Amino acid sequence: MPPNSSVSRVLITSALPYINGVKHLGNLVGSMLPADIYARFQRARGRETLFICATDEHGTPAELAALDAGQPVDVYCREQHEIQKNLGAGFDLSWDYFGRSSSPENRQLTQEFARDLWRNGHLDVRTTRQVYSNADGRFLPDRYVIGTCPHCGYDRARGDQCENCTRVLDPTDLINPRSALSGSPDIEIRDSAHLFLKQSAFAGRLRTWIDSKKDEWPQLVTSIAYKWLDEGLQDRGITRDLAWGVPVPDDIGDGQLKGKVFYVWFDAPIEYIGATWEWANATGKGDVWRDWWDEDATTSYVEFMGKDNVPFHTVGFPCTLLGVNDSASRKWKLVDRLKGFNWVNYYGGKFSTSQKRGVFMDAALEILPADYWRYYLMANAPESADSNFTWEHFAGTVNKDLADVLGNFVNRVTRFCAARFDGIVPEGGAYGPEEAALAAELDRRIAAYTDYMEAMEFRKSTAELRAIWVLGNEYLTKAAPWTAIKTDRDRAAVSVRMGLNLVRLFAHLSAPFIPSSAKKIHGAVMAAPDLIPWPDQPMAQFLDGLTPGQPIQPSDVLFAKLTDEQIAAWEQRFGGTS
Ligand code: B3M
Ligand code: ZN
Repeated sequence: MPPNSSVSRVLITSALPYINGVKHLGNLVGSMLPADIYARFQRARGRETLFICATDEHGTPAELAALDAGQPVDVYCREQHEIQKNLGAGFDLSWDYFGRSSSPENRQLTQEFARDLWRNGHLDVRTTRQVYSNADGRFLPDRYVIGTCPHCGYDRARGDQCENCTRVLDPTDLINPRSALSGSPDIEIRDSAHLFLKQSAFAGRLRTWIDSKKDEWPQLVTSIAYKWLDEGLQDRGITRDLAWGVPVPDDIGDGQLKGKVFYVWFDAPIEYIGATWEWANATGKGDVWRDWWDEDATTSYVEFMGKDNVPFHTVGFPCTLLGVNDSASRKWKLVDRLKGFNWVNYYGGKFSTSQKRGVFMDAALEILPADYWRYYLMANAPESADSNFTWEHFAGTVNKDLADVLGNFVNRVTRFCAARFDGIVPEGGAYGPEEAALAAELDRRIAAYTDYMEAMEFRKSTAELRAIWVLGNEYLTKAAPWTAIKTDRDRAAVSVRMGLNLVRLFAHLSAPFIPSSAKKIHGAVMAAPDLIPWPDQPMAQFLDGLTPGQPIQPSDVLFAKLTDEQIAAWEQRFGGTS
């Protein structure tokens, strides 16, 4: 469903990639890439758009990854942030700002939000029992305590779960427990005070809010939200005994929380707002950043994420904002539309960061340009179910859709024009019934494409886009200017002119998915790469966009076909058949 017509501004956030290493293609297609495609589409429609992302930098995994890398955690995060930022640029992700959850802006906001929650009576201090490692001089999160499983005898069971028999555990269940960090058995249980957000008190308000979205959000998303509500909302600990994170300010919790930091899932979503502030500070925008977050019907706020992140965005973060809003003079905006994704599997198994299984963003760009990936991943986005990546399927899609349909069309028209019309948009003749029929069909399909894009139905969008490209090929095959030119030069001129205008149209329509190829395609007909207006007016207007007499510049092959040798080599390199 498109945002209603009162919407003039679109705020877009993608789930924040975690800092502990390069992301795989499953992460990319579940958050950053669709957010980018939607942002590019909204900009092309002429809406004021702000697209925000950041690295999620706090928490134990960041600390441990830094330890592994032999770096201080702040240095590790700074380096990894640059790496992820550059890979994002490599994939043409058009962030207006790519921030860091460890920024001063986010620290200040997180602390202010916590103070507001405290003042509004939504937090209390509770004593919890935590494992402390004397050898490591620190508290250990449950999963960093290992020992023997009391159920199956597996000797490397984690304190949260046994990997072998999948039973859920408590660290105190383990036999011969020890620290996963140092291996030391010198551990003990200590009391530790923590802040709890009283989520249970928000159940009614959250349900009313989710009810108001249930017709608009994907079922994947609302079903997860309802599951949490139906099981009964638990109060949630929002602090941790770690060194790395946003410190809990002294004025919260009557001095019982000295040296603690906020839980990474408390400060990470606040960084959506923090990064907007970072953007304003970095670009001299002053206070306008705050307007983007006002509760205001003219701004549509859209979030993109994988399904594992949905609970934190339908329950956790909304609770924070609702609780803060209780006393805020300017209320913070909650998400208007939330797009969630399933998983991409790699030869039947999950893409996995810890097992280095699948294709990661850096390796993907080493072997092919971003557009190949962007198109393939979105054409097979895991929307209604998990999707499965195989090299054969990838190559099949690239070769058919990009090389045979789009690339071939652009090539045929522009080369024929170069060979027989001196590389000049030909004059002569007039559009007839064939062209009128084509225009009518295009009108219909472009309207459908536009609606699917507004609805963030990406598989359907790419199917419609492909069908539009096919119309171009069918028209050209039927019009056959290479035959017509022998007997009727005007007729050939008409179809070449139409073909060249279609090339420009296709560049326009395809740009959200394949931005750098779209630039090349615009270049081939020497059209300005300006994407506005979006062609949702009748085609009649669009199909005379190029002026007869203007030169064109045929491009080289746009999309190289992928060969069997390449596929075999990639299967070998990435472990394709295991
Ligand atoms: N960093 C995603 C993940 O690592 C998580 C998203 C935060 S969004 C505020 O699974
Ligand atoms: Zn077990």
